[in-house]
Amino acid sequence: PKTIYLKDYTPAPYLAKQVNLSFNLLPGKTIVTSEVRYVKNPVGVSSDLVLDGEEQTIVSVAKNGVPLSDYTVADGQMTIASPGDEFTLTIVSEINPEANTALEGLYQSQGTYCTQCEAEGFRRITYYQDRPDVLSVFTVRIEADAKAYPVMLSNGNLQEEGGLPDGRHYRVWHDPFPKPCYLFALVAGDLVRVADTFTTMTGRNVDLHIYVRAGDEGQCSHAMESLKKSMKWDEEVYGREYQLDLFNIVAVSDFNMGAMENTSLNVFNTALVLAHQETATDSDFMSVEGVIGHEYFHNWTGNRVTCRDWFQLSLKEGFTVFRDQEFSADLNSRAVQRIDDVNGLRRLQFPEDGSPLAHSVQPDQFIEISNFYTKTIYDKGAELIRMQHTLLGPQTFRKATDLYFDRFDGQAVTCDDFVQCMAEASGRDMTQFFRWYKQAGTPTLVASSHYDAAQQRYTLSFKQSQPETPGQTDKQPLHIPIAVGLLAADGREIVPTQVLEMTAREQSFTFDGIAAKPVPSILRGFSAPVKLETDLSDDDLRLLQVHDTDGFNKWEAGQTLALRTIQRVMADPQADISQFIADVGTLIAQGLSGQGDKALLARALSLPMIGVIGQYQPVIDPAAIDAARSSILTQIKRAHKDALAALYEANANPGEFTITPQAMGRRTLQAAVLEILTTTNGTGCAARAKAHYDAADNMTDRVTALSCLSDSTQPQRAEVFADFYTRFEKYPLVVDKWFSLQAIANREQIFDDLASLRAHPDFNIKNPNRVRSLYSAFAINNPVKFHDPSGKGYAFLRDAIIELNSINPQIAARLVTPLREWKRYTPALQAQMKAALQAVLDTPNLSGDVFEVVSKSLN
Ligand code: DPP
Ligand code: ZN
Repeated sequence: PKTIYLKDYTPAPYLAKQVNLSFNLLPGKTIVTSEVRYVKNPVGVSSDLVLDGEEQTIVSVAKNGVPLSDYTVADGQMTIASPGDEFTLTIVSEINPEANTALEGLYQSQGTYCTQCEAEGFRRITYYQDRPDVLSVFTVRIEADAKAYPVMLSNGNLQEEGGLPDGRHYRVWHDPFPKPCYLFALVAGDLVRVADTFTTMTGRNVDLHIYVRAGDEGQCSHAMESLKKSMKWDEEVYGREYQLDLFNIVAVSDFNMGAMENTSLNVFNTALVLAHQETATDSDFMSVEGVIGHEYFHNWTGNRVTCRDWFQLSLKEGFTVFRDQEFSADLNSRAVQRIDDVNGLRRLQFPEDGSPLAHSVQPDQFIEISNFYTKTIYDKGAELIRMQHTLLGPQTFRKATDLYFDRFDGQAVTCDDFVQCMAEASGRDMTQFFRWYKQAGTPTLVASSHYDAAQQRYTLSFKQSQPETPGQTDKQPLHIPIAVGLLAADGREIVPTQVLEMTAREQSFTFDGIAAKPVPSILRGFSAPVKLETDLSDDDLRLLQVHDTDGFNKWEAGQTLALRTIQRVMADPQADISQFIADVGTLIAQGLSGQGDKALLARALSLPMIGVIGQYQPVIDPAAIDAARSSILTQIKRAHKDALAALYEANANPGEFTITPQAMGRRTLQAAVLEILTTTNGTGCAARAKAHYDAADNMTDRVTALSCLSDSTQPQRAEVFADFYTRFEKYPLVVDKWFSLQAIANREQIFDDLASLRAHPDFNIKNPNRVRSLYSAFAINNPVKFHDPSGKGYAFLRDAIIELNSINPQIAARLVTPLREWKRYTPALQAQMKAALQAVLDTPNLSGDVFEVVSKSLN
């Protein structure tokens, strides 16, 4: 496998003025004719035309209509030496979508033809310069059997359609806006359509169509509403209007990612379109809304303005994640959204940033770009945009994005271009800020304080550092926005939020006219993606937990207290934690009084997850963390059983299902309380959980009950899981949940359970959702059993990676994720994790995808 470097970028030798594609879809064989008008790129550095192509048979090549044999094909590239300044190249090739299990390029999902071209799938369809800086106008003709494939879609507008002999038919689609080939899409199948319309800010009517399999049309309304909200939000917040008259979404069951933003023809994983109270949880509803928004927002951040090369992936992904996070925050609860986003960052991105696969948001090199669709590119990338928003303020940030869209519409650009717009619109020097894009690793920020009573002066001092990461040993100081407020000893806010800008390794900020020693609320809203260490006392944190005006930091104070408590119990299982237990009682009492936001209270009542706690340990021992965490939960339950039961009852299902933030807040609070009440897994716990299941009229409550029963050894466990399966076996997305909820069980028989699930007739290694529902659920959400000292957990994952390597390399590589952080674990676990990685590396015919992540992990 070959490494590709950012520093080697050169412009494409040829521009594609126009692309005409013709697909003849026949059983077992699709004939693709590509006719491209090429012109020499005035700024190109080579005169050879080099086209990427894989997994296809070339039938013929012609230049300006004349057969051409003067080309070479090697290592996935066709080279035509000096073909001239302008010419038309016609390539006919044959592909086999039915046999495509990698799910890149053109493939079939349950009989529907569909495509996935990002990042480099287009080369599996035809020979082309498969790079994002080659933009062209596409016209696409599709021909297929009319009965089996009544729906045939591509990007843009329908130009022509008609019948053909032998029961076949055709459609021609034309997209007038130049685009890179990774945004090309084609769908052909027997699908039903749900339709609506949207009127844009300039009064244009846009038809909105969602295509799903027959029977699923009743589960589309939430996605449709979310789409309309997204279109409106982008107009209101960013001034961005949709340009075409049609916007299509197609849902397919077999999809490597969540969804894909192909121009005007988004292709979605069914998991992120279909949502109904009977089959989808609140968190599914939220994901559908967020991802529908995400893909729609790509229309401007990604499609109209795209990436020059794949090192710039975060240009579109970081920005678009920031946009979808803000969209969800505006529609729901801002504090809850922030808490959940930060929790995700800590649980999944921080470990990546501390692993041998740590990479910068604008990486310098890769082997397989598909391995770089990471939490760092997406979620840390979003934090970088958020910090720029914080530094500039909302108005100036909007000025900067207006400038960005005006200047670069229709172009393929870099992260540097984006930050340059921030600099120009604000008059700020963003040079130092750009280090965030280039330096990997989670920075640590250490804060200390000093109060000078005589001067009435309060000083906050900070030290920043960033760990060494592969290939990067000399980290320079970052430009860090630190949002801070000060509270008085009685809880009053005496200094409202202000943003301190730290640029040196060590820096102090003073506040004058402070009459008494205050309590600082530091890093409000998590204003920078760092690990914060403070000298706050437990009492300071307790004050913030009650009085902070910043919803995020209020929660954060409680989490920090919980982390300290867990550490105390890990060091000494008999440690006195009565103060912490009493504080939880205060929270419960607050809930019983009906005060406060229920969703926030639910999060306040939840101890940090094992994965988050691990980030604060020098050596991770999941079993030891779990033991401490469980002991604390048990103490909470014992101390507050009656109050918890009352809080549970006070938040019982009123029998009227809605997905308002209030209704979701009530359900999530009830779930958090039930988790504590059932933590000891005894007979009473199982009875409670079963009662919750029996009273459920929606999927959220059912899943809550199942997850509370998952670890149980009581008979109700089997009863409820069996009932759940029987009720929902016809719903693949619910069967996925059934697999996951068993895979996350922390109980003795887990390895037998996993073997049975693997052998279950509903398990299908070729379906990514099902693979994730078993293997990712186990390896990521069952840390104790995944890291079982026997090594059985690692072996279970290892075998799946090896099996999937030849079936679907992208999914196989993705499964390596939980193993790559092996160096952070206890020596005994490390050795076993390393052995599992080595066994994968020793597998013959390893794909480039798996090779890259495994070999880098072992470095
Ligand atoms: N489909 C992926 C996303 O939207 C890649 N673009 O993030
Ligand atoms: Zn995206």
